[in-house]
Amino acid sequence: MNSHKNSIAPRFIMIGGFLGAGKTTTISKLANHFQTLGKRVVIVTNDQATDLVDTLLLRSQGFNVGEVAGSCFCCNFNELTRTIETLACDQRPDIILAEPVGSCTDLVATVIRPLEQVYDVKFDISPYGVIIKPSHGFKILGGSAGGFSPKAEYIFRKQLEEADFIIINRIDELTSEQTTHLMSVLSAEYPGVPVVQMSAKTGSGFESLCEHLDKPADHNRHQMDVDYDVYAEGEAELGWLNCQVNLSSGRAISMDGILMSILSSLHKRFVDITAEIAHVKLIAMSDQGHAVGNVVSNAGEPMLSLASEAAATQIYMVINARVALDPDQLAEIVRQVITDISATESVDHNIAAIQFFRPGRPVPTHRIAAS
Ligand SMILES: Nc1nc2c(ncn2[C@@H]2O[C@H](COP(=O)(O)OP(=O)(O)O)[C@@H](O)[C@H]2O)c(=O)[nH]1
Ligand SMILES: [Mg+2]
Repeated sequence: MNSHKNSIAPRFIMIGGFLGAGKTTTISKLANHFQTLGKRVVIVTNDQATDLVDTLLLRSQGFNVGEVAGSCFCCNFNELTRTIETLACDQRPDIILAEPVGSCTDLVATVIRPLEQVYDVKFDISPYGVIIKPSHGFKILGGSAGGFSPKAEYIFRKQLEEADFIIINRIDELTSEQTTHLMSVLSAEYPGVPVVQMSAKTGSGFESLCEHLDKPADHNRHQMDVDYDVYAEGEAELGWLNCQVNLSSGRAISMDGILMSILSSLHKRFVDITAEIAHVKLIAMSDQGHAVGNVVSNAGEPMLSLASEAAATQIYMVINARVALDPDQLAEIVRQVITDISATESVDHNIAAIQFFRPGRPVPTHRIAAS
């Protein structure tokens, strides 16, 4: 039996991976799994700004979610621990699930080791699993242009390099030849690192993920060097946008329909100007239900990942877009698409809040080298 099973310290499980890799979907599955086992679960989400779709989505699924907004876990370590303490104030959790920002790396040195060595509350920290996103993984690790700049690709590679184990997600979309190819690319690039094959969508491989997370971990296993200039420039090449939109109409409109119209139109606009999508995610909410849609690369299809099958006269929508594009241009496209689709659907719209920027230089609160 693993030592942590006799311990009273909460288990801290962080799942890393690039934007759109499947972290939130996996965390939702893990939260369900642990709750079914009778565990008390809390989730911490993270974004560079407020209005994060993931937080709304996970809360709508009934989970106890705290959000660190405004900067990443690594750069606002104290807010991470404060958020966990706030979540834990009613009942001590057994499991803490954490989703870092998908453009962050160096998280073992800046989050995991500080939790082990600086924070005075003891956690039992799982091996760090990082999800690889096949759509960009094939290209970036295969050496062809991945749609992002070499500096953004540096982050993608560094995320995998620090993993205790790598998770190939979306195997439901891959042929067995593609999975085998990705396995061989990973074993050449990251020799000796265990790889789990999984579909967070179908649940295939989920048991294997749980087994890896349940193993004891050694977070001093290896030292990873990170060039923070390249990291900062790579992150800053992504335009980041979060916005809230209110849609209203005299007649009930299909929530799934209008969400997909906006998502598909955004996707087309980014493809037209070859601005690579890292992740565009929308949630539509009303008193009738909620719908979620995503697109995770230019080559990918916009998907309705959660259908509401509802129609409503008042819809609240949150849009999160991370695209390799100037943020002003990104905001202009988002505004235009909302205006155009609202006109086509004869819906009134009001952009209640919009934030768009390039992520600032990461300056970690702590950075602890492997001892
Ligand atoms: N087909 C398929 N889609 C998935 C899988 N995992 C996640 N997705 C979809 O990929 C998109 C991005 O997932 P999300 O969990 O939000 O990624 P995150 O940005 O890493 O948190 C969503 O549309 C998910 O429904 C999977 O295993 N298979
Ligand atoms: Mg997410």
